[in-house]
Amino acid sequence: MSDPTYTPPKVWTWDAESGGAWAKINRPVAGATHDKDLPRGAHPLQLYSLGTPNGQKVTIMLEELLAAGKTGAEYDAWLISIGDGDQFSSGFVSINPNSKIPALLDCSGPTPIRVFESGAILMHLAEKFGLFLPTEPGARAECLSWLMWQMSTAPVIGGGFGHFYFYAPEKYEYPINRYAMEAKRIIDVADRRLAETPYLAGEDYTIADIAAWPWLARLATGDAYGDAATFLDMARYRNLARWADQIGQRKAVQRGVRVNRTGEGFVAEHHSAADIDAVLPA
Ligand SMILES: N[C@@H](CCC(=O)N[C@@H](CS)C(=O)NCC(=O)O)C(=O)O
Repeated sequence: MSDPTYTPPKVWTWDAESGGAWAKINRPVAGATHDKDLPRGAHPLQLYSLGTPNGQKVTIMLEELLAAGKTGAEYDAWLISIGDGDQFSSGFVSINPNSKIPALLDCSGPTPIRVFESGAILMHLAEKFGLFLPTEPGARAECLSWLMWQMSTAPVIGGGFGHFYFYAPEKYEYPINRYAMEAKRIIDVADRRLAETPYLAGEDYTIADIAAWPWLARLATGDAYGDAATFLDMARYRNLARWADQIGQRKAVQRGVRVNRTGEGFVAEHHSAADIDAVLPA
């Protein structure tokens, strides 16, 4: 591990200790590790998640829908502790074979519909309730383009930059250089776009912003990966900071970020608006 160079063997084999902070949960195979059903609440939408940026996308969207008066968006949100391997239970794998939060079960029709991948969940909810995804073809294409852009950038920022800069047990210059460069390029894409338009897809707040905000705002505010904001010189991205601040002031966003997290000011599970009301600052 301390040798900075490495010659790959002919056939890769799994070293269970090589994953740093995630060594306990990462495995090179898919599928369930244990039998356990998921809990089911009374609301039409059942969310199985954790309040990471990918999880927050969905709880922000649900809170936005409720704020817009869509009572059909009432939801139960259950905590999936990925550090404890809950994503590998038979129940979770049956709704997301990829074993990653967030996963949604839409029980509002005669047959429950499973939806996994945060982008697919945002699209499902936007189409179901007719909000935050424009219907005019040009505007819709722009929104989906920025949504898919976000989905493709998260692994670079999190799995690439965040992993090697912050989580990796030893710091190596090559991967940190590579992913810092890519992360800054991605951030600059957003900053330049937000110099042209108030929101990523144009004049209106859409699921593209809801997907991107939890990732980019925490970088902009210095709330991610130790001192990454200084390392990436986030202060120079003024348009991104304006957008991050503006969206961060939305009530639904302030509610959504509190769900499926433990500790003061957060709710591990959500079953009614009162759960969040009880932890909001007075
Ligand atoms: N592309 C997926 C990524 C989801 C994802 O990476 N989830 C992480 C938490 S943010 C997870 O569940 N990790 C558990 C694991 O890797 O075992 C999405 O956007 O839904």
